Amino acid sequence: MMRKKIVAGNWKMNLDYAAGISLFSEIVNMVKDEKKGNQIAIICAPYIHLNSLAKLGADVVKIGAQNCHQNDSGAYTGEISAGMIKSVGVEYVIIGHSERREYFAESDELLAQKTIKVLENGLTPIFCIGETLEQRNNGSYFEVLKAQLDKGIFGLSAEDFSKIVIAYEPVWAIGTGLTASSDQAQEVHAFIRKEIAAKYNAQVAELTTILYGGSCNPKNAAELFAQKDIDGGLIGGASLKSRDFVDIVKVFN
Ligand code: 3PY
Repeated sequence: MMRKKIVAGNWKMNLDYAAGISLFSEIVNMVKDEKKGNQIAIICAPYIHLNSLAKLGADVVKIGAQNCHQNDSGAYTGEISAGMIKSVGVEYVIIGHSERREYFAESDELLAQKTIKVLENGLTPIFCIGETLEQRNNGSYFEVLKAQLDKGIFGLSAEDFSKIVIAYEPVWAIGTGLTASSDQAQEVHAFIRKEIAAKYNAQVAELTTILYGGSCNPKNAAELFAQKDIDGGLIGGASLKSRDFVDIVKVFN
């Protein structure tokens, strides 16, 4: 078995309903002739789009949410559960993006609960980890990433763990235009895979898809994705332009 290659767009809080439908339709039309074999294209959209996008082309481009609540239902005004997300045909949920960790104070413990809920509902978590610029500069980044793995997802059974996707997104490369060099990214991806092998086993590590995120674009994607432990990308700004997103999907062709 080979590990899956994934290019996932993260639209963040962008695009009203009409603009979302229009961009997604363009992407589906362009991607349908480009995607090959074990390659998956995903768009993670704001909640308002999910139902319509799943009906428009989820056989070509899969749909993801960007967050969910850690409980099944109840008095949590403004929140959406994993079960609700599943009910509209969504297959993926981003968990622990650094913007959720920073602006919404989402802790590793909370993210562990959300991951379990996502899995319980038969959805695939795209679990994000990443260090800040300060942590990179003071050399503590391996420790920081290891703690995020330990507290967030290393409590899962091997069976559950084998269903998740990991995204390494250095916080200093998100929305800044800075990208980790391919060597910097590969170093961290190899570290993550080594930690998975130590926690579970070599086979689980070999089969885990690990995406790079953080200002990934059509210019740098080919070099990043050529690294042996980088299995695709979580794409921010470039996923808001159909041509750029599809050019990144085409890197695997
Ligand atoms: C970025 O590329 O800025 C992202 O945060 C992708 O999730």
